[in-house]
Amino acid sequence: MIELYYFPGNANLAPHILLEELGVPHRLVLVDRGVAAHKSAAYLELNPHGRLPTLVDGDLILFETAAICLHLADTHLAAHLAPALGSAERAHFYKWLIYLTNTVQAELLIYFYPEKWSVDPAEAGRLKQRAEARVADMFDHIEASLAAHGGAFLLGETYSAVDPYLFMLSRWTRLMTRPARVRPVLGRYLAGLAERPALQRAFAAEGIAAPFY
Ligand SMILES: N[C@@H](CCC(=O)N[C@@H](CS)C(=O)NCC(=O)O)C(=O)O
Repeated sequence: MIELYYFPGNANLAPHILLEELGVPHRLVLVDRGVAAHKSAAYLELNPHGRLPTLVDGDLILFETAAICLHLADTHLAAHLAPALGSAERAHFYKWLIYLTNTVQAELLIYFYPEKWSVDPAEAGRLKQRAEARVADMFDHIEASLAAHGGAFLLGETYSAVDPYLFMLSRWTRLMTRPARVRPVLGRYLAGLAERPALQRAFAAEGIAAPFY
């Protein structure tokens, strides 16, 4: 059975929601960051970076959230979590997935862990502020893209693996001065996703109560 190593609300959320959308039997394995279990010898054997999530699918051990999402889409083609290979929609799907993981998520990591970028507390505080402003700009851009096509999902009319990813990153902004949800189109988009039973099951399984974003 597929195993997803997780800590509530961490980057495991996106693949977790996908597993629920797919209805694939899976086992959640808690990696308790409260006791630094993500840096334990046993976990480092699975994920040498000591980060979450990790997916174990038979002999396959995978780190990197976006890679895990792509693997789930590829191994469940009938669920259409990604547009057809070679299509323009597929290219946009790649664009968004990579933008979310490589640009937005990377900047969010500076917001959450500025002390990793500067040991000077004052400088770390400034980095956090700057990262928040830059993330806000990115969500403005996402708002404009959603507004331009007017669809219920990031790719337009069809749900895909980039939607739980964007939901997860939006959730991570919920304590910012201008969280993702305050943008009208993005706010409606998030509200729509939050109504999906699969998303609600994933949050319940991770022990996270509403508000989700
Ligand atoms: N790009 C990686 C980032 C993973 C990551 O940084 N996860 C955070 C939790 S959301 C983590 O494990 N942080 C602990 C640490 O960096 O020590 C991915 O998406 O899998």
